[in-house]
Amino acid sequence: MDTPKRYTVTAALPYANGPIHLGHLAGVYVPADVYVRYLRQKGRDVIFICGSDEHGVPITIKARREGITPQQVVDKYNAIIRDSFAEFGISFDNYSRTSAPIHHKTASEFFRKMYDAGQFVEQESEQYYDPEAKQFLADRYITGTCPRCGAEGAYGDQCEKCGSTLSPSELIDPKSALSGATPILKKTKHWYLPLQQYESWLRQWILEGHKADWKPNVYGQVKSWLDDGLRPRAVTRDLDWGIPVPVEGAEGKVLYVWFDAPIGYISSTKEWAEREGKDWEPYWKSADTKLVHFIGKDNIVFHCIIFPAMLRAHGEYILPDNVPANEFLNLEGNKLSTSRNWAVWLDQYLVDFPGKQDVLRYALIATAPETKDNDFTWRDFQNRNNSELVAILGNFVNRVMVLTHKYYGGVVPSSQHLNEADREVLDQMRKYPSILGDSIEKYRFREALSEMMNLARLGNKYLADNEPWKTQKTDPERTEAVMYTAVQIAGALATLCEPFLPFAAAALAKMLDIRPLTWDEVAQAQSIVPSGHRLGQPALLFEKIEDAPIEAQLKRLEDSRLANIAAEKAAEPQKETVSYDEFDRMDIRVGTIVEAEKVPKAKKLLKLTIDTGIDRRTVVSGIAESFSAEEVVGRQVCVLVNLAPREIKGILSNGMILMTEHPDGRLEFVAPSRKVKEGAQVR
Ligand code: B3M
Ligand code: ZN
Repeated sequence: MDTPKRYTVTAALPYANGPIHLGHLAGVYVPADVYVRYLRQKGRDVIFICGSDEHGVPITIKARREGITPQQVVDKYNAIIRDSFAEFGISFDNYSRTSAPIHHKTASEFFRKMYDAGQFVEQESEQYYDPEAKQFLADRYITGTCPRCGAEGAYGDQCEKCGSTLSPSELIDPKSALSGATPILKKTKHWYLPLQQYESWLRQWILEGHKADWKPNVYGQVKSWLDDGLRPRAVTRDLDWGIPVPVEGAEGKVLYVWFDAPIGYISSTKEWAEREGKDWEPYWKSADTKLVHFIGKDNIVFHCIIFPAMLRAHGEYILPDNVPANEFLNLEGNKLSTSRNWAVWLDQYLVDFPGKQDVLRYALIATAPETKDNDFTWRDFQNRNNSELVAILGNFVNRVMVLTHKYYGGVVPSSQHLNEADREVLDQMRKYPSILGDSIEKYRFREALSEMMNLARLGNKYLADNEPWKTQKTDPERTEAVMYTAVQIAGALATLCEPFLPFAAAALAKMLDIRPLTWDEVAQAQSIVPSGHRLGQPALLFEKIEDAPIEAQLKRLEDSRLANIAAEKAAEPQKETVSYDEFDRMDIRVGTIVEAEKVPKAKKLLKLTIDTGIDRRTVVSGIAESFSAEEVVGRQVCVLVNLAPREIKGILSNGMILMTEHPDGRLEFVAPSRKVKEGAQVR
């Protein structure tokens, strides 16, 4: 498409069953926001559409777990998610909800039109039914043993242990998650979208039409789906949460969440149009509209195969021009996980780093998983802030502000004495809007971001080469020319950093006291901040992030890691019953370690001398990986003193000290909670 008349840009509708974290922001919402902010800067007609996905089994599961209704779940998380987006400057034109009446109506009518045109296949099948809860079971509501890896607690659609995709009938010993009952198979009727009928059309449209412009990761996934062959896909479910199937004889059935959710983009557009007094239809029905879906890679099949098939079947709608899906972002080397609390929650981030939304946006764009999975680390975050935002962009702006105030009382000096080299720099500056624009229009946001920083680098280098602080005494005209030029670059940055760093852009415009120019004006204007204009007051755009807050984040993740290990390590089952007499045969005393030394050539062993109250004796103990010899001297411990002596590494060990273990394997002494006299008995 050459020059679209308008753009409809959508971002995946997040499930309203939990807050959003940095993975969501990095993969979908920040790139989409950069794209849209750029288009607005270019003066294009664009709408940016999103909303909460409030149907589907994940919501009902969350409700059941928290003992509240699905409606309460979505009300809660819709509000939290909406706030997070607003806080991070994700500039949706509309954020709707799939529980909104306008969406129910739109999705119902969409289904009904396809139904009336005979585009579904009705089919009966046997599905698992919970005889106690008296309802059909969604795949997620059936658990059992994984047929692939033998893990217990696998779900009807997936084993989280080995990652296999399953169907409920494959589970060994299936149980209903609702009642614990063994489910029975029962007949039920559903409507299917015969995807195989769209196969050759999809091949032509995507494999032939979009080989060049779709990202290789997206194209590759679509191709492998198509090469595998498409099968009919059920678009209805037996569930009591969702949009009722608008057909007679479909009581107790709702539209499959993945049928209704993408239609949510259309409903959200309608909601926007109603509020703004606009016409929604051109944004979805005109061939000169460019439709772009921003999503994560787990949503590719729905946006590239199923939804387009629905749009085509319906007949009135345009198709996406591009689906620039990202890969996944990992955190400190591990997959992000809600259940394992391996995440950076956006609401928490704002508590820990108030006012630093742009820093996270910057770090996420710089490490965006555009072509392959990527890793977010807190050290990288710190470095990007300290050695890029602070040291390059912040530093340049600060020097411009401070020097202009120092030499000219904050008034932009004259451009009369610009020389060839200054003009050259200004010409270079004027190329940046199109350099950045080219990258952004190709969905290469990392590249665009680094070009934006290159402009700040150019500014720094220009100041360093021309040293206005030296010429100020000897050649004030030269200094004027240099400072005028530097101010222009700062002004250009106020526009060009805006898609990435909207908060800093606003702060910079305020500092310069300008209305930022548009993208094209930066490329064309004679002057961005004219001579004679008075700048505002200097302020720091970014501040250094010290080690302590970074270490606090790492500590939090380490705590999650340990808690996960502890949760996974099932408590040892209880041992066989013993009589009191059997227990009483063990003579356990409190003793104090009076000497300790490492046993040569034994990594784990310490040779301890213990005052047991009865005697002083030698005990060899396998604690050297958890404690140094120095630190154990003086500690009270419990000693089994009547254990048969045993030779270890040539030393006779006479007794055993009692230990327990932390989740990570570090050992810990079992000892009286206050000091007692040596020889006291443990019973
Ligand atoms: N809610 C899944 C997800 O958040 C789904 C996206 C819907 S987009 C129409 O990954
Ligand atoms: Zn498995």
